[in-house]
Amino acid sequence: MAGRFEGKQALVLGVANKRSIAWAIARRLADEGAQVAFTYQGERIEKNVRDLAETVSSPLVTECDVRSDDDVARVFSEVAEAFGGGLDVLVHSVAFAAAEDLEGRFTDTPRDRFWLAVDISAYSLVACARAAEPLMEARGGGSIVTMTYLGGERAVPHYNVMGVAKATLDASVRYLAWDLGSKNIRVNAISAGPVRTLAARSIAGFTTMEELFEQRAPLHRQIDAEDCAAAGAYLLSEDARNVSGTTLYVDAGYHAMGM
Ligand code: NAD
Ligand code: 0WE
Repeated sequence: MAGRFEGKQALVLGVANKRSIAWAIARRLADEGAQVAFTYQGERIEKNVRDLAETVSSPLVTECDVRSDDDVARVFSEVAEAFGGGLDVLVHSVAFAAAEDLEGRFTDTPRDRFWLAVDISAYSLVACARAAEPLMEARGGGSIVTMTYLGGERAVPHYNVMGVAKATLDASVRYLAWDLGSKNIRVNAISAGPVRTLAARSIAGFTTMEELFEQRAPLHRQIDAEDCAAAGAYLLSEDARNVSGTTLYVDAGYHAMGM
């Protein structure tokens, strides 16, 4: 494939397995010439991520729990070491809410689990962007992409506290775009329709949601991780050099509908 990312250095957070949206984006970056470093969360998925990373000759695979300031600081110093002090591309594809908060009533979300969802799913982007800033500045600029969902803008039954976290993430994208724009660092989000990943499969009623989606979306079909990869590669590439602070919908047009 033509190398839009030849000579570029990327860090990808959020690969859990081969179905992860982060993996589809990472593979696309690597296919188009990027060197890609990875983080994983927890020993349970370490081998998964190491095996996948090896297939794209990754120079760095390291643990990162985004709740930990120490982990984030260590990861970016390891990235600086591996990449000679520079970074061009950051992919943030991380979200978490307690399973019991993705069913039942949003109204019943307790304080600690509200902040847990916002911490992992939104604040982590701010922490990573801040740590990436000097590395991207050293390269004369960079591009950051995060994954979001329509449930941050509209009430999607059962998405609940994750919707509040995504609203926080979406606003963070705009404020980061403003702060980092003067350093030629762009920050954007991809709003994906439902994709059957690890994070989605355990959701009760996911199949029903997919059926509704297919009926109501203008294109009457599901989207997949490859669609997110294509959008991600665009936003992360020079093709999008004047695109920042925005959301690109990869949802077969679903968001445009009122019924
Ligand atoms: P996934 O389970 O493959 O990815 C979620 C990732 O978050 C995992 O790799 C997990 O390890 C990571 N994570 C969770 N807690 C973490 C922590 N404390 N520290 C570091 N990493 C942590 O599922 P996915 O569907 O690929 O999700 C990726 C992103 O895409 C998420 O932001 C999700 O909200 C978003 N998204 C998903 C869909 C969908 O339908 N699958 C739709 C729109 C947006
Ligand atoms: O962002 C997401 C899901 C993120 C997610 C998934 C889980 C499942 C396992 C966050 N935390 C957890 N915690 C777990 O314990 N999506 C956009 C996919 C999704 O999730 C939904 C959806 C859609 C779409 C939940 C309810 C309704 C719709």
